[in-house]
Amino acid sequence: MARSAILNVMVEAAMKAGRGLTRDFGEVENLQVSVKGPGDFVSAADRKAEETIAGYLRKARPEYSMLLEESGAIKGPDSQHRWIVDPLDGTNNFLHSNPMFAISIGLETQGVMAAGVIYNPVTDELFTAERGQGAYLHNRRLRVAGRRDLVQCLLCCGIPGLGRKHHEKFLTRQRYVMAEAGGIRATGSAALSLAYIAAGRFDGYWESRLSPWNIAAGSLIVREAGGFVSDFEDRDNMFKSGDIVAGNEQIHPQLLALVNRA
Ligand code: 2AM
Repeated sequence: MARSAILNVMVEAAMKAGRGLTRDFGEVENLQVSVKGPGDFVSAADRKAEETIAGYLRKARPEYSMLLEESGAIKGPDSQHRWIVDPLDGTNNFLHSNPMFAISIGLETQGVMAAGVIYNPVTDELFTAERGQGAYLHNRRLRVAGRRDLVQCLLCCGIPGLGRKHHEKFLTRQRYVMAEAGGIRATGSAALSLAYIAAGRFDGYWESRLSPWNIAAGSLIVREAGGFVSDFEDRDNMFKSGDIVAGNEQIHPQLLALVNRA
């Protein structure tokens, strides 16, 4: 597969930051036994990864705007192009020495996702997509799973922790989905959950109260793998609502209906 120059920059940025995160991940394992835990160390690792990525992207396209998890919105002279970056998606996993985390880099052009990269440096899995060009895991073309019945499906959701509200709503939704689905998992990383949908490892995914940087790259990767992505109102408004449902053509509407039954 031929990657465009801009996708190559995104991949390079993700890989470079990934090397740093992998080193820091090793250190986090050592810090688990300390009473204070690795919290401050992880915050620093997160910021460092973001600086690395932003540096690469800025060098390649100095005029583009940015939306970064740590640094927020940075308006460039070109507001039609925007990088949307989560340097460490699945922070809580990383903090607990759990290797389910990823770097997520998206490029939005005139309000539409144009390219996306999700990279887990521990498993060395690189998910990429460009609008109209398909989705890939390294050089292998991805396609969402083909299951049609929820009873056969392995679904994925985001479970809100103590810091996130609306636990009751989540539990109500969970009850409806549990009654219909073959199985449910949670990865703790929205970016990887979407990448796994694209790779056919999960058949459906829903989560609420996310930020654009968690889902920018992943939403494109799912769509380029032939999947469907929307918010809970079946609109392409996930960045504003923070809610997301993903799956194949059959599973997406079924999961959407269950999520909305609550
Ligand atoms: P993060 O690691 O970049 O914060 C976990 O279900 C997913 O939710 C992760 O992708 C995590 O991204 C995201 N998330 C968004 N807001 C969150 C919050 N307030 N607390 C924990 N995870 C959050």
